[in-house]
Amino acid sequence: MALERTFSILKPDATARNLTGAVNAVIEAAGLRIVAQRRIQMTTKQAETFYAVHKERPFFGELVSFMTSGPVVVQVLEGENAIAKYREVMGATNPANAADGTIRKQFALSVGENTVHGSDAPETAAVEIAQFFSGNDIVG
Ligand code: DAT
Ligand code: MG
Repeated sequence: MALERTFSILKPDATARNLTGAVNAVIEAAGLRIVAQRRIQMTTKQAETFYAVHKERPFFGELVSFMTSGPVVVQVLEGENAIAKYREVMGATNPANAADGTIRKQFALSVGENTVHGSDAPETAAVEIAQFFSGNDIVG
């Protein structure tokens, strides 16, 4: 399989606890390369756009307010089968269901404050990367 890129966010619970390096260490140990990375404060509008697919869900308001509650680190990760591989390294959405060794098992606080985001398919990865990075920002 060819090299693939996925979009990642280290969420506010990660930056608040100074876990940027610890999470990046897990990402790199899994063979994923961080080819773009920026620390930002997400606006409400950016978070609403990013999570628009969930806008009818009961947790949408909570999700947007959490994602804007502090700094996040947005990233592009590159590797063989990067999208599925990162989902595996992240672990299940609810850390109670996450496998041992996954980022969410090690670090997530709850289903909402679950430390990382990763794209779920090639189409969403492309849209999500384009929301935060332009071609020149990504150095593979
Ligand atoms: P994932 O982040 O694993 O792709 P998702 O796309 O289903 O999960 O949901 C996006 C985010 O929304 C998730 O990371 C945390 C939040 N979320 C999902 N289900 C939730 C719930 N039942 N209660 C609170 N927040 C939830
Ligand atoms: Mg998702």
